[in-house]
Amino acid sequence: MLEKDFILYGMQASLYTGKVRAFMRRNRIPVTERGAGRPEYTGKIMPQIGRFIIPVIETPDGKIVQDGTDILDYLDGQGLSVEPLYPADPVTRAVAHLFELFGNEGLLRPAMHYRWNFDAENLDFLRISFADVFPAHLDAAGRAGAFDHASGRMRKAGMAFGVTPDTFETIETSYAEFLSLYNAHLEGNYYLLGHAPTIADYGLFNPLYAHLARDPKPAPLMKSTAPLVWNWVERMNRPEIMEEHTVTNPPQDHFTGSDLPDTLKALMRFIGEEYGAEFSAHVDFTNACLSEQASAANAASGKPERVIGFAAFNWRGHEMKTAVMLYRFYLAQRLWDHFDRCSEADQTTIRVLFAESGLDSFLEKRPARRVIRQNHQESWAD
Ligand SMILES: N[C@@H](CCC(=O)N[C@@H](CS)C(=O)NCC(=O)O)C(=O)O
Repeated sequence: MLEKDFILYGMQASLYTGKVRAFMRRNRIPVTERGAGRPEYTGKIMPQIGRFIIPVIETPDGKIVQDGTDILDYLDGQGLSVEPLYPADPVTRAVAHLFELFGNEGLLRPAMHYRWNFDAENLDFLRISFADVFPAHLDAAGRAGAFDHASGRMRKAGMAFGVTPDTFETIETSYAEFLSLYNAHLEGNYYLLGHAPTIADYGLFNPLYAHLARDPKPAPLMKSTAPLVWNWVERMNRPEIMEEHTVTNPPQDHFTGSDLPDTLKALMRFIGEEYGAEFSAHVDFTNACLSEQASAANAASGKPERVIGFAAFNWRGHEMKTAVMLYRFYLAQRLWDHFDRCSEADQTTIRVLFAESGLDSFLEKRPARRVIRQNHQESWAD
């Protein structure tokens, strides 16, 4: 590595590492990427963050930051962005936070389905990248065992997100709809919210790159049915600014609340249908949990688990239960905090816009306690 480089601990096939890598490239932040199987990660980083999780960055002066979103904010806060990470217009910024949440968390079903349910197409390819997170000294049998263990955990995670045989077909149909809507939007735009990427693009990039553009099974699907989405993925991953001609008359700035294109509103409606009921059920489940805990003798103390339980809801005709994670509220809080800081007039515009798209529940329903991140993990605020 070069002396002044940041170190990015991650993995080539990691969903959440992709976002940080793309952001660092675009902003020309010097970086060496190091597989998390290396002894520097296991011996130095893991003891400090208390669990195996990627991405993590180590700054040139030795500071450690875990979590994709925290990393982007940290680097942005250090003045290392060459362009705004958040759109200036308050209404567009609310939309950006919505897509940030949805991108990080709302497309995990297709991401996990297309990675873990097509072994014949995907497994040999995945084994190569997963070696990044295994100790370098493992022999072939050791690597095979480590891959079985890691992939077993990920298959279970997929089920916890609602990827089960009865939902496979619906996942494919709904992902096809998403691709078609995003492809239509990109006919007029290089990025989701206008002329340059924002936190919203980096959110969507998580599932759309490492899993859905890169894995052998879904990659041709994206290329052939949504070529402009593939094109956006490539663009997001490039350090060069591309002066391309794919789009005629692209916007010269980020959109404002009064000029949001219909193709963006169509994607917002998709989020409402795809993720609204689930998000709302997760908030209800959490509030029921919190009020039970508040009345129990051993009131919520200590560190909550990453998954606090399973909430039931109806998703496109399937009665299902998915894992409730504090992290999702940590992301949603960013929307709520922004909304609460807006003027009354902007709040009204955002409310109307969200209501038109069936997104009311993302603004109106919140857990009774705030989520904070301390010591590199999510927990309830006091
Ligand atoms: N929200 C977190 C999520 C990180 C995350 O789940 N990373 C995955 C890899 S893409 C991981 O480390 N999983 C390890 C495990 O759960 O065992 C972030 O952005 O840092």
